[in-house]
Amino acid sequence: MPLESYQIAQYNQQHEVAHRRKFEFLAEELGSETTERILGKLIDFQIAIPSWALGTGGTRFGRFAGGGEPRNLEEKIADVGLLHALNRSSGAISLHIPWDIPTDGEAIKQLAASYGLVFDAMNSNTFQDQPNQELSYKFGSLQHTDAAVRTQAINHNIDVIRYGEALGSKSLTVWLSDGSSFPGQLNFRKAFQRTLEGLQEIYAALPADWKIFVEYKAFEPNFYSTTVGDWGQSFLYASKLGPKAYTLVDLGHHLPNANIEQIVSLLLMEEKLGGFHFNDSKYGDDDLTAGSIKPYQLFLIFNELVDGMDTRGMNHASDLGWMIDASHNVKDPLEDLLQSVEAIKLAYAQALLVDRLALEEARTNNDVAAAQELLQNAFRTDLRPLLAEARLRADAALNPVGLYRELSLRNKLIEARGLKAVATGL
Ligand SMILES: [Mn+2]
Repeated sequence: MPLESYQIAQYNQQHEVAHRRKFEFLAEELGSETTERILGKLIDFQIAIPSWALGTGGTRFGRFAGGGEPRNLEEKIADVGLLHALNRSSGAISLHIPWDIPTDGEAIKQLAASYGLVFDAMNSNTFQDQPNQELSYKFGSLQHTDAAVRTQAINHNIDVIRYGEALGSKSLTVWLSDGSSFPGQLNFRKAFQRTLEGLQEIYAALPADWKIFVEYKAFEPNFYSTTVGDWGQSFLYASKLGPKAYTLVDLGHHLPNANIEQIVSLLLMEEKLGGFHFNDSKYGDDDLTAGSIKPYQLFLIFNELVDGMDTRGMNHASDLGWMIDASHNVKDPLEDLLQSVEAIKLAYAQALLVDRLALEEARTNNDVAAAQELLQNAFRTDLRPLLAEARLRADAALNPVGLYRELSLRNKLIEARGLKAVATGL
């Protein structure tokens, strides 16, 4: 680890006076009860980092690697460990199979634990053909007309569950690229039925305390239809599968301007929201840094999450799967991930600040302006000193990106791994 705890303490000491001034001003505004309530929740709230997001992302046109990328699973775990040391908010890693197969599950689990990390949802891949793969997924996987292809995809998902069991993971995320690119290509009902049957076999292989997340996506790589295309279709699969099956919401997987906060609210109400993939987008599945384009939407989503989870008495930190699913075409991946975690926690903190009793009263009285005031007051309160205070109390850096830069940590990674190190993944 290129970062020692004394370096964090030293950095925080240098910046503590300035921080304290801002924090105390805010704490006085909010009152100590609200301040402490939000701080406690912020310290508990962890967001999983996907193993495929630690290298520089690319597009189908090209990839511009920045150097020092993790070359194997051990180095990916070290990178997430570094993020977690900087912010104490990234205490989990989400693995993708086959990009990151743990050959020795117990050793990998111990390595992760040495950084304070646990394993979040496992991710299967039937959207690519791997070298030496017997049958092709060109025309889909679980929806395929050929039963042998479907069996291959089912067995792959079961393998992923077994890898996850060895690591202590408790969930499987299935994202299918299945669909069709041209009208007439696919019988929608038969494709749905075949996919459901495949998911049922995977579901039957889940350990008792596991969940399966069915992720949906409106389009891409198929451009005419997608077999799990929206939250309604995912909900249909999850409902038919049973109580261990949930819908997973990836913020970038909707048609433009979809009301994601309403989707979240209803899924929570039906006890079918399982997890989240955070990112942001301007046009489609852009996989940009969370909160970089539409921070107000992110806040509105968290407003529904907090409200829905509190209504059902859920634990914010542990009852849903919180993951980032983003790519970073022109940024240092680690800086980008630190920014995403910060944006997610800021939206969460703002949602915790909303006066829910007053909001319900405004709604009951059809006082539309008051309802808007309540939401926007929370959104426009600068809670960054609260996030910094939560980090300080958790022995993380007051400013994670600031410390990362001050210590030239990317250069240290390049020195250790080389300029041409390339991570597996997107
Ligand atoms: Mn996703």
